[in-house]
Amino acid sequence: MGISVLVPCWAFVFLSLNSVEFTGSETVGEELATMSETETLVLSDSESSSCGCHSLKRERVASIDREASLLFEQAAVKYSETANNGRTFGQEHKQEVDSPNKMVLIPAGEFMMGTNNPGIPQDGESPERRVHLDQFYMDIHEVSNQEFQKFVNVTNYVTEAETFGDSFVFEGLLSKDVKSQISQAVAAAPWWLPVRGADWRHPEGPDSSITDRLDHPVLHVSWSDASAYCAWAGKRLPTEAEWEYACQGGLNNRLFPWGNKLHPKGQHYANLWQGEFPTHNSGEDGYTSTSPVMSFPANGYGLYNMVGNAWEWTSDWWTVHHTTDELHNPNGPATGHDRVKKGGSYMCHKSYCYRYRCAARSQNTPDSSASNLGFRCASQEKL
Ligand SMILES: *[C@@H]1O[C@H](CO)[C@@H](O)[C@H](O)[C@H]1NC(C)=O
Ligand SMILES: [Ca+2]
Ligand SMILES: [Ca+2]
Repeated sequence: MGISVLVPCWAFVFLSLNSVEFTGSETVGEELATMSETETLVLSDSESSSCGCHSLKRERVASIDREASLLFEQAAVKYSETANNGRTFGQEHKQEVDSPNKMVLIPAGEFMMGTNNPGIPQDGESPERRVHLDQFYMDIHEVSNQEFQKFVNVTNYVTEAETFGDSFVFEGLLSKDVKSQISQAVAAAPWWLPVRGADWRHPEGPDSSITDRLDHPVLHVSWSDASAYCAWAGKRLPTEAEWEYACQGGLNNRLFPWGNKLHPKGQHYANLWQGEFPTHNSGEDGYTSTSPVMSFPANGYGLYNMVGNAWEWTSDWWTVHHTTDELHNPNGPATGHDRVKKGGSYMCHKSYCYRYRCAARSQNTPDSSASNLGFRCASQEKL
């Protein structure tokens, strides 16, 4: 049963709260946000659900990240507050961005895609299945603002967020000014706001810019925008299988690109969220929003920020049903409604969005864009 509230047509959300997962001794609260096509906002506690990380969608079929569960606060992983002492992120990670992106060879091989020990079963992380891949090349980092700017300079490409005139922004990043102009907050998920004028050049709306973030991942790009960029660069989006295989960095059957421990030796290996979502991001890993695309240690293949920082689009359509047959170079269902994204973002925390694992996955409609969603490209040839 729910409460209904009238909201504008592009902010209709159907949000469900439920489902507590137990993973060892840690509790993982996951919630599903899916959009209804009605003109009401319904807050329900009776629907089956999964994390809302996938759920930003446009217009009648739009849904909102539910990347938090205050109900499950006590389950949050407690990070060492001193883990980052002595690291000076501001300077250490200031860098020249490779523009264009370097690519590395991901050697042909086989791996177990998915997991039989799913962190979030409703995402279709299971079952494990043997996948064979030909060699391919992968961008070593997320496509940066600078790279995307070059693309737009050359092609005059207009992104979908610019065409629609708005995009989803995490509320914690917005100025008071921008926030005050938004009357259509989604009651059930107030940390995602559809912001007029938010686009890749203005990640937090009209009063923001990327001039001091040219080396950060481009955001507010839809699947179509990402595909257009990769095609322009002579590349393509990676398949989900390629992305997941590349994520493992030559290791087998590990949770993360670097192994199974989230914080080896107390160090952060990815730009995630520390603190209590959505009220307090301690920035213990050095960043409360995106970080430069080559921050944090690269994995065994030399790939940066495969998990965390920005979510990354893949070319596959979304399904949660997988064959257990061995597959060669799988590229997902022939058709679908949503596209697969991988890796989680700077907004992910185990308590509400345990998706910064190689086998984790989520989805959005191809025209969706948000302040935590980017991409990188792959190709058969070295470029
Ligand atoms: C894109 O064009 C603008 C305006 O001419 C320029 O300032 C900027 O450096 C260009 N960016 C790239 C990456 O070429
Ligand atoms: Ca962070
Ligand atoms: Ca990433």
